[in-house]
Amino acid sequence: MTLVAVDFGIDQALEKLGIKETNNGTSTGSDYFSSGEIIDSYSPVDGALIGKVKSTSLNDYEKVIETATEAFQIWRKKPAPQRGEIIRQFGDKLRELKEPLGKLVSYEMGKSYQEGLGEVQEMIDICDFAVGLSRQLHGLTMHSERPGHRMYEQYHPLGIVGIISAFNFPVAVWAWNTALAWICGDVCVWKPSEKTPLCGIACQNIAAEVFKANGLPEGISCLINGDYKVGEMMTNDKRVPLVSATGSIRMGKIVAQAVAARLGKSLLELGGNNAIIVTPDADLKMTVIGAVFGAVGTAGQRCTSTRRLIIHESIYNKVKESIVTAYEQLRIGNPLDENNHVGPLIDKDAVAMYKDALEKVVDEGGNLIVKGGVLEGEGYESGCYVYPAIAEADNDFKIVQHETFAPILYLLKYSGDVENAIKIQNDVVQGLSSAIMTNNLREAEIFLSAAGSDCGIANVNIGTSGAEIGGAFGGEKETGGGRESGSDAWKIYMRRQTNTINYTTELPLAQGIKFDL
Ligand code: UN1
Repeated sequence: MTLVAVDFGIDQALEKLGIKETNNGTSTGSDYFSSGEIIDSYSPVDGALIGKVKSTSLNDYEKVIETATEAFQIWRKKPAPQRGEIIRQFGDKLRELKEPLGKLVSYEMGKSYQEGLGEVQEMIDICDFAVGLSRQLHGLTMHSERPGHRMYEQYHPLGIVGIISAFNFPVAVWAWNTALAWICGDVCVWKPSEKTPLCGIACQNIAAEVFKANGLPEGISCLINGDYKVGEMMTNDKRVPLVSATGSIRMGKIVAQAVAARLGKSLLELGGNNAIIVTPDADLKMTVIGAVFGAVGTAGQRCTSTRRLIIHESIYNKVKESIVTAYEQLRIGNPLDENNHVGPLIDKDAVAMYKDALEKVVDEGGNLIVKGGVLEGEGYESGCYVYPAIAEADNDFKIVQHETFAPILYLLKYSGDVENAIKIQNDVVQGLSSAIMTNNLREAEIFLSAAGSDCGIANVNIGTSGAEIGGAFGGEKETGGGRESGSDAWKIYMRRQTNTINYTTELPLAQGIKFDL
């Protein structure tokens, strides 16, 4: 097992999470099997090889689907509150393992340890939410137009839910989906990102232990590993009625088309191009904290990261100076060292995309006021550490319209009323998250009105990232339209059935149709 140069307790964390040097990447429960190619997991923190995972072959996949199908027959019959009890135990296990799992997230993905812990906290929160939900899952009752008839609706589980998740939230996004799907009576097959496979193994170990301890069959929680080819096995598979996919717009379009071609359901959570509008009535201190955390948190690799600041011209220079000053305080380095604010990007490909975006913004006429660059030397050997950058730009630059998964913040200027800022904010293809910084009620309400932000998330006086699990999470336009997590997002994991019951001795037809025999 790899030893990290400075001991941040990674080896102990891996041990607690049951991760071995070489991991079979396919599992229908607590045992793993696999015959596929090897995926190496390198840490962007120090470039070390953390472990190897075998990817899932077509034969392995078949076995997974068969086992999941069998498990569904049992799991769906368990009363939902009893399923809730299992998820409660799963949440408790996550509480116990919060530190090692948070550490692995930080080490394999590169986000700060604080954010790694935050991610595990999101998992715990969704478990609590799901436990409460297990005593609800309610439908409506309606009044029938026919005498002696009763109408109501109920929700039943779908079957196998396929989950494809991204590297940037390697554990929480799975939990949002799987905790709700399990409560709903579904079984899950998860393909984590091939960039963070060990996080997947760790989560599967935790879940499998809980199911096993409760004498439940294998297959309620399944893990498959590999690249898009393994994802395609699910998107093309009729036995998987719902595919929930998080990732790029490009990936989402492919998934959506494949699933739609077989009339399956998809839940898409794709790219964002999130902006904060800063009006003349904004609180400057709050704006700086919200914007800087939004732009550099997770090294700009959240789908909710702040990419654009739309600042009123009257306060533009003041806001710009404050943000630049704040950037000067940022410490970039090993994310396990809690003194650092910003960790590495996920890999060197991401660094290349970051560099490319900086070149493009200059080519298009932008002005790099915090110029960025790649860090070199001791502590930065992985080659994945970059300086957060800021560019003054125009909203219609091609590069500004594009989501670059890196800490690059574009400053845009608006004049006149808040409506002008909203127009700029909405003028992108993505529609995930948005925010306004203002103490002016009129501006805030216009921003939240039907003529305001067109995003799935619209915040006042907080940044674009860091949504709580209690609300439905997702966005409009090319973000894909899906909603995960809180509110009534659970409904997508179930099928709705309308029931009409006749308790008379007659058979009257609806709409008054006469049909006498
Ligand atoms: C993501 O980046 O895919 O709102 C999810 C947030 C987090 C989730 C982000 N709670 O920033």
